[in-house]
Amino acid sequence: MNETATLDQLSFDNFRDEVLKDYRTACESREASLLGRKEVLTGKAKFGIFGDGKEIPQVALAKFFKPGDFYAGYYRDQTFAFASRIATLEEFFSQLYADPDISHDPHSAGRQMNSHFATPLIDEHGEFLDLVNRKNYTAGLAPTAAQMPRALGLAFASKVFSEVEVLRPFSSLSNHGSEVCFCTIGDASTSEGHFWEAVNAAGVLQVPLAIFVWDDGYGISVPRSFQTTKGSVSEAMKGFQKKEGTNGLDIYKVKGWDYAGMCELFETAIHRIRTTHIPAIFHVEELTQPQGHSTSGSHERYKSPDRLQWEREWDGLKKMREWIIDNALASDEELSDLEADCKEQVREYRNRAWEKYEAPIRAQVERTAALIRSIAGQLSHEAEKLETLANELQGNREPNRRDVMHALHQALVLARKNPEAFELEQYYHSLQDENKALYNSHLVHDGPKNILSVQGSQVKYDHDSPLINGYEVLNQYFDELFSQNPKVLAFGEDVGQIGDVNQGFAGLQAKYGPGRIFDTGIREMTIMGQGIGLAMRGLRPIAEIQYIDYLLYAIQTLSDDLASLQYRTAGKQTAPLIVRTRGHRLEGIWHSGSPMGMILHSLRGLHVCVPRNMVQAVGMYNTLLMGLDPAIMIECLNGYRLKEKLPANLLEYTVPLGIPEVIREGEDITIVSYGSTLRIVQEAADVLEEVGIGVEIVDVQTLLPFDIHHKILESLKKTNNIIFADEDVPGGGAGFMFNKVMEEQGGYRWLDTAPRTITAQAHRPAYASDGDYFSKPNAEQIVDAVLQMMSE
Ligand SMILES: Cc1ncc(C[n+]2csc(CCOP(=O)(O)OP(=O)(O)O)c2C)c(N)n1
Ligand SMILES: [Mg+2]
Repeated sequence: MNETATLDQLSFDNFRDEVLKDYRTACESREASLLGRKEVLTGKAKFGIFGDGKEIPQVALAKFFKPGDFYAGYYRDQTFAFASRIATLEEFFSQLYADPDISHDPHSAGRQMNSHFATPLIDEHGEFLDLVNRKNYTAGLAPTAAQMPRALGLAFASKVFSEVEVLRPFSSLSNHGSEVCFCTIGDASTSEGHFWEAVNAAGVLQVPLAIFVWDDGYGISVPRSFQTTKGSVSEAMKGFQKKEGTNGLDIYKVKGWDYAGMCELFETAIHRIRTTHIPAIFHVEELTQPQGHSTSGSHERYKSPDRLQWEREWDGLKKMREWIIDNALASDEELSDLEADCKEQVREYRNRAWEKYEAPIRAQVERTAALIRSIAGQLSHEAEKLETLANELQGNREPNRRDVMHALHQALVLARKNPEAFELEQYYHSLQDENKALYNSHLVHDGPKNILSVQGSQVKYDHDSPLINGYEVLNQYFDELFSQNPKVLAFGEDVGQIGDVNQGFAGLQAKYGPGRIFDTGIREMTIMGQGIGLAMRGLRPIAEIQYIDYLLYAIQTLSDDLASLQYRTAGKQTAPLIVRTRGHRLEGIWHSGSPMGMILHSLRGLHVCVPRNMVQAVGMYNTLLMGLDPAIMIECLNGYRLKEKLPANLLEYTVPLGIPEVIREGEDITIVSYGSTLRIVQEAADVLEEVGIGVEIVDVQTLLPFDIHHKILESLKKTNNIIFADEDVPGGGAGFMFNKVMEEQGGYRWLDTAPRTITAQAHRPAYASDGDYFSKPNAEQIVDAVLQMMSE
């Protein structure tokens, strides 16, 4: 053979190997789906949702997913994860079994349903990893289309890295913004507003976002015709299409069984996205679901026999197999051997995952049974019951950790504090601790950058520190912050050109550039998505919700995605986004909200800062920037024009989280509050002082974390009377504080009178000054409540 012929043969061999490798991955993935379903039906796993029918586009796509790239998608992408070496088949089964050992399920430590993979973004020291050298898979979540805001943000970060000069040195985070965000979504999920908001924003922003719609024609049982205008997302999107001289997205249509066609398209299209930052949508049609939607239910109930027949004929695996044979890349026999081998392999992965999952539980069962039996011998009156307990536990063919705990607990109840049960009790407690670490850790970062380790440091003033408006304090602070910390970005509605509606950033866009301080469209959910994506890529975004009343538009993204991120990845991923907003008190139904209960109940996983003024806010920003957790900062809407002294050490002083401050001392009653309400409380305290009643006012400063050292209890021990006051609805923020102090701190033991809450009315605040007075708590109400308590 001459040299050219040899090279041709080599490249043909390479090509064939590559194709067969893809086919093998697809077959293994299919086998995992088939076997996974069986594991659920036999009771070893609880629920399964699989990627069968979506294998071929995913092996094609994985070829172009490069180190540095990001993925944000949904539960159908196991094949993509296998092909990109994000997850192994063994890990896939470990997650299916909900194995809480992070070395078995490194994606979620058994916390997530199957096929919700995640790669680490931070290391054990809490430092961001060299994301540019890794394929980054951001943790999925079940709510349909919930990945869209984050996907936008991940792609947007590439734009920021490519355009912002001061970010150039961070070469471990980005290679000049050449990273693409691969986003996947089901056809039916494109009906969600999230999809349209994100697509529109991507078209405006021009960011390297590649959206793949896996179109199998159904969202569970509901067909495409009920979901999408014209029954086709690519048709419906025509107006978004990029044309010469416009922005927008490229739109491609491709058949999901056409391996060769997809390889060709994805190669050129992804290259174009990477190099031009023009986003694109790939409408991948004619996909199937061989086993139906999930393990709950069968698709025979809603698909016609014709449709089921069509799905069998157009199964991607079958089509790829035919194509391989037609192109003489392998024989029918070779493929049959490969398929048999895949079956065998996958079975082995499954067995290994199951053994690993079971082994520690088996050990617990044996130890528990032995301990129970040993006390049975000594507690003759309960011996029979204890023996039965041990036998039942050991007879359980698929025991869970909870079965062990249940048996131990029952044995302890039977033993009734008998000293013979000492060891049993010790073991029970050690397992409680172990399970707590497995199931209840990582709500926020509890590693080396734990925010609670940030000590407070004093604010300093010069002898000639000027008295200026609150917003001017923030403005000075942000100016210094942006000059000192290149990773900080700020954006939102009206944040760029005018520097936010209250001028915190006034003049700063001109100084630091529109790459760092900028306006966005009116789209709260994807503003948060931008923030989440930027934060996951190692930056420190401050993303604005213009008024807290509009947080509702973003609450799903913040709650489902941001707040659960550290928990659902067992601390491997975080997005230290600071959500900046303003609220509590101004005018009317939609500019006076103080929905703290909503925030407290839906955003566990964020810190909730409620500074009484802008100087305190600055100290909290400094603290938050030292940690790794997301947070929400609620500035007082009516505080921007109040005069405050300008600190001399704006960038240095820190307000520690979870530490209330006594802002007025008094002997007779403690009033606990925060934010704007404190000014009402102060007013009431002045009145009460005149009649000889001393009010101690405690500013909680942060609602999450809440009074970690029980300072409020100290105050209550002194006054023996307490009121919790805020502007939320009854039972909201004030109810939360009440519960914390009464139950958690045991405050009820120190009361002389019944404790109470003073809140706004249940309705929205009416407009104008009288509307405010009669809707929100006022000083007279507080004075009356205190006078009444003093007379009790
Ligand atoms: C917000 C929300 N609503 C409903 C569901 C329940 N649900 C789970 S998957 C699904 C259908 C999604 O269909 P599609 O987007 O086409 O993806 P496919 O499963 O077909 O790949 C529904 C309704 C959910 N997870 N989240
Ligand atoms: Mg579908």
